[in-house]
Amino acid sequence: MELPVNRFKRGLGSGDVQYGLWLGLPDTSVAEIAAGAGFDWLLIDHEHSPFELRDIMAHLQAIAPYPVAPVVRPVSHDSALLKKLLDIGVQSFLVPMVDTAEQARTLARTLRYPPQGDRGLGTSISRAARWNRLPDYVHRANEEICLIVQAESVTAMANLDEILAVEGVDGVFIGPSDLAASMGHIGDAGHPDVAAAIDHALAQIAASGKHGGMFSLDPQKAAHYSEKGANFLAVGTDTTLLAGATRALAARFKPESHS
Ligand code: 3PY
Ligand code: MG
Repeated sequence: MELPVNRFKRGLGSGDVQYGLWLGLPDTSVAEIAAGAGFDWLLIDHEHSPFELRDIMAHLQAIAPYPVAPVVRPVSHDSALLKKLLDIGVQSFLVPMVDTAEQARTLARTLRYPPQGDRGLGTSISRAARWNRLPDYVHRANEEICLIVQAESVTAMANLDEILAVEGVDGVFIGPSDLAASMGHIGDAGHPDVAAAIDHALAQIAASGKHGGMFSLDPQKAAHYSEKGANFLAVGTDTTLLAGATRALAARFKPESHS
């Protein structure tokens, strides 16, 4: 039995833009439908969606047979939570609300076994180590970890260069909604000041040699962000796809209810 290769990390290193879909519905059939759609990565959102730990594990298991990489966004920086996510087999993390290099450094250490970090050991009872059937696990697990931090505040923008310099941070993902709110434009991520801050940050990330990511439901804007240097893009969510498709179908037959 081999340590699973982190397809997301490999994809980021390939030079091709990695396209992802955001998952907010904690149902494994949704995960499987999304897994077979052709995306490079799927984001399991523990920050804003009703996933519990076992739901995340079930999503990982549902996605595993498909050629797509799971990425998990934990609800907090709590090392006890991150340890459990690591042990159920999460290799790629998108951590929200990272404002300082110090926070990024702590996260980088939390996700790695000593000597690079301070992750605790519990391999005999962890899916990540295939319950000790991966003999090399403790020596090789660190190689397959990918840490993406989310910069989504005015403070994070001011500290971006220091955050980018942290060893063990593989990339930075801009959170446009929270950034807009932090800049005084809540609900208006398209505000020119926010758009300018995003373009500037993507250029800064690209210049640092690290990976830059962005979220956009608008394909034209997604193309713009990739021109600005983003090399992984979340371009949809399961919830908005379902909401849009159900509304459109209902409107065909009952246009009066959508006037
Ligand atoms: C945000 O926009 O704030 C996010 O976290 C994700 O897009
Ligand atoms: Mg956010």
